[in-house]
Amino acid sequence: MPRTIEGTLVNPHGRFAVCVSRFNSFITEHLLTGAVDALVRHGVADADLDVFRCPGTFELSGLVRRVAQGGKYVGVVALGCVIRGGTPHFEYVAGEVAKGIGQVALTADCAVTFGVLTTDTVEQAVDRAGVKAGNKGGDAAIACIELVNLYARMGAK
Ligand code: INI
Repeated sequence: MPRTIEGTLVNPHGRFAVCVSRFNSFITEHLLTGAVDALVRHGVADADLDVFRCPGTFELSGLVRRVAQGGKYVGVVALGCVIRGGTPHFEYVAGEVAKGIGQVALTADCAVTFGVLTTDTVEQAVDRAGVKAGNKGGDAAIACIELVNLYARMGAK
């Protein structure tokens, strides 16, 4: 059997941040609820959890970069919701946030995960914010816990 190095989903050590955008708040507030619930139920104390808010998903990468680089957190969860409209705006916002958070995840010394919905319709967003397709905020939070525990196990920065 090969040796497998992976992270557990329980009792991560250190502080977590959730960064959430206000635009489409009727969805993002449910992503936030899912993320906080998942973190707390997996052993993160309320006192070890901070929530940061920004105006829209376009602003999320800048916020996540500052939070991640501040050195206070072992994990940062990014939450937003971009819903396609009748103009190319969607492409710009969705493209920038994926690139931006991806860059932060590559360069930060902490775990960074991506709970940003990019959907064609409001219904698809609702489904991913706690209705038919689970809660992608909770999924991103659980991925963050696993990565935090993996990095701790690896002794990795
Ligand atoms: N921001 C979102 O978070 N989701 C969207 O669907 C969206 N659309 O489609 O316009 C959106 N726009 C605002 C954008 O994120 C910025 O806040 C704004 O452009 C100011 O910089």
